[in-house]
Amino acid sequence: MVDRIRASLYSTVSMESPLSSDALRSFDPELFNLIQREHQRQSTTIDLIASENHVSRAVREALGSLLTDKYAEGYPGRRYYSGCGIVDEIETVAINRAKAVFGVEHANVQPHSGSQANFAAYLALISSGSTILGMDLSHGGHLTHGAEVSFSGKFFRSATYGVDRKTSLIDYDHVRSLALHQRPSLIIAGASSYPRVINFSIFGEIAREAGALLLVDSAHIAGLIAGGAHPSPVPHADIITGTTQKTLRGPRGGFILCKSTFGTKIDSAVFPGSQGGPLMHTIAAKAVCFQEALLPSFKDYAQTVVSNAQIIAEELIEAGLRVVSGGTDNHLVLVDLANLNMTGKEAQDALERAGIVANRNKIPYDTRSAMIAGGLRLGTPAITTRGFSPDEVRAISRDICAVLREPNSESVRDRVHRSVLEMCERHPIPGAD
Ligand code: DSN
Repeated sequence: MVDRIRASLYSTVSMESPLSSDALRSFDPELFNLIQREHQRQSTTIDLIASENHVSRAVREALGSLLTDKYAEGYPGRRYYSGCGIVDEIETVAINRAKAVFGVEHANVQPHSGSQANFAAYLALISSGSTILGMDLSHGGHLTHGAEVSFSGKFFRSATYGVDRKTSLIDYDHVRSLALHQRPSLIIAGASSYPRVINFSIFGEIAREAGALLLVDSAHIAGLIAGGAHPSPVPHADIITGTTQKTLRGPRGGFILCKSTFGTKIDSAVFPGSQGGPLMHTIAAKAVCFQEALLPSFKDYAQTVVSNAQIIAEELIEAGLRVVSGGTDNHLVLVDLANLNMTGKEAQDALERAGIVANRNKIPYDTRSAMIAGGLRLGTPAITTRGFSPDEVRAISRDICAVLREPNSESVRDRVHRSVLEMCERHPIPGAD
């Protein structure tokens, strides 16, 4: 009976369009103008930040919906507030799609971010003071993989592995000997600036030999895994965390995937262990992004993200720049600027003046601080989404080399800037109009 009343109530209420830019423009012109300016900035620059992307209009509509109004602490069918029938359905759709995208038994789509997902996963799996073994931040890992300044380095005893000095590749023998010596409770595989395939199968073997659990942080490569452009960690990992906003091309947020044996522990570590009410508008947008990732065209997108990064690496190497590890297998290229006698900060600023947005990055064995850094990270998710052709990616790569060789030349900057504007005009941001 109650359900029938609810159904008729919801179907008869006429609703305004959930999105209206007029409301913001008239009520808060200051904010409206700032958002317009950011729209303009994104539209007129080339985004090579490896962790950024452009979402579809469908994702943005879900994100901007009135679902943001709803409190839904708990999980579908087990909430602490009434009125959760519809958001239960939304979260169930998101969970089922996440499971279908990655082929897993259990998914939690509530983590507000990748860091929150990692926090909850550690909380579920290990106790404070345990040893974790993750990739060193300065070799390409993440703050939450054991860096001193993060909860992961404060609440746990952190041991780290890095890459080989000569090859810049993960030295799996070294990881194994560290794991057998340190006996971590948890090994973390995954990175923020590692341009090569990560061998999750070897990590799985090492974890089993050392009696540790294996967590794969898939944040950067989740979209590549979903699209079949990077081997899946699912057969090898106990737990997989990730973010939806990077290669996966969804809203800003996190998720956790696991076998059903860990499901209850993971769910209670997210809520009530480390978060309160879930962001239902974000969960709806995650559901849309998972649906997009299930489309056959997503495979093409993921393969193109990688081939575009390979074009950049080839062009930079051809121009005499040192690309860390000699190339890339994924969505990013890491450039060592030492032989150009410039810092990452100088490179980032010079490129931004020409309309190319990228970030300075430490390279393995860098002696500079992260604020200055000796390298530059270039990523292809956003330009792939915008539909830049291989020739255009080649042209951007040559423009990058020109700017890096002559960072103070106004004529180079103006020429590159003109070319950037022309390319941007040919490729508007999807869904941003
Ligand atoms: N800040 C993200 C990145 O740019 O890689 C990782 O959290």
